[in-house]
Amino acid sequence: MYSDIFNMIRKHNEMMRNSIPLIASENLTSELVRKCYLADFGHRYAEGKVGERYYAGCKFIDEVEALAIDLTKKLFDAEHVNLQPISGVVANLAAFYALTNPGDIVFSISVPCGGHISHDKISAAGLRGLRVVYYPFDVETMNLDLKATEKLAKDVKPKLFILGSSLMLFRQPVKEITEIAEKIDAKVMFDASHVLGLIAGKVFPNPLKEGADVLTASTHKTFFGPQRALIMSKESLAKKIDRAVFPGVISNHHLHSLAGYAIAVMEMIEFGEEYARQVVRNAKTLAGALYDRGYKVLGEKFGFTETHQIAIDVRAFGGGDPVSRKLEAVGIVLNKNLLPWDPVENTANPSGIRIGVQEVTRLGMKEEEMIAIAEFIDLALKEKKSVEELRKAISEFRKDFQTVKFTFEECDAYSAL
Ligand code: DSN
Repeated sequence: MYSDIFNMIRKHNEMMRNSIPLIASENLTSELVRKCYLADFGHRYAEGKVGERYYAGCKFIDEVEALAIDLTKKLFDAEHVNLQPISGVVANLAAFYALTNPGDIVFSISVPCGGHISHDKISAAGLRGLRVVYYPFDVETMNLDLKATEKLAKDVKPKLFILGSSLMLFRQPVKEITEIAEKIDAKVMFDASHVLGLIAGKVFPNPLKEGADVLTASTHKTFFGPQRALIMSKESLAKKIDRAVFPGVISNHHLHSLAGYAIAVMEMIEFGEEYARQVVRNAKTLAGALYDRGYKVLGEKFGFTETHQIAIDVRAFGGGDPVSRKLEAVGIVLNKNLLPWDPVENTANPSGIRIGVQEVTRLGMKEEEMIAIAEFIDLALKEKKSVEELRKAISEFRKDFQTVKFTFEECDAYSAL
């Protein structure tokens, strides 16, 4: 029965309403963004560029896409913007088509060191036929080993340096990598999926301003958008990028979510800086509070984090799998995560967990609530209270945080059904 689907959605909403959402790749959209999902735009096709479509009926879709491109260019001071990729992997695949040829060598951050699968052989980079070489990585700084990278680059001569990660605690040396790339006539691409909202909010450096040729990103992690993606680049690469997107990897893109994205950019322009500052303050506070309770929080010597993320080595508690299950049982939702020393096959029970505070920040939580979350995590993992007691306490804690902030009209976080 169709009503079963709505019942499942309602149950999901209820579950989320009573949980603490800490998945680093998720966020909430505002009601203004969600309203666009119901628009007729979602039934239409708009293949091709603004003003050069292959179907009639695109007059107002063109206006929305042109406005969204214009606002994105201004927000990121970008020379060229393509908003048509429907996901981060699709954006990366298009960038690889534009920047490389099959058989080329690329430098990627390995998945255990935080890299995204699409930068690796198993996914988009492999589909393009690229030969992936991993950056030398320094576990203590949780960053690239720049000296060793420079040496390896001289020997291997990659065509493309891929930066940006799924586990990214600290800024990456974009400027320095660009200098290495220039010497060997290579390009630099930064996957900013995780930090797009922090770049927009000016608490994280803009890789395009540091010399990256191309920036790809999904738009729904620290950014306020619905689930889609974008590519920004130097003007000199515009034609190649556009051709790689359409007709390369996209025919139609999703026009209802394009409209939602345009609203999200407006929200970012208006509220992004205040939000992004609070995200980083929250991440540092939660990391510190967990460290004070005896947890092995990575990046200890460097202030734990400069992003929305925290990484914790939980081997002492049996590993990431039992820990994430135990936390889910009380209503704390996060993911188990490989850490740099884990073999890549270790995905079933890796050493770590990853926490992201962007969604709870959008719900209005501040430093005080981060301390409370650290305490909930500690009580659950050390079994100082029963699952039932903690579930109740977490539901109670969530009562004051049920609306989406940093938008033009504050709204219920789980509205619509
Ligand atoms: N794997 C997702 C994450 O970082 O959670 C991104 O695709």
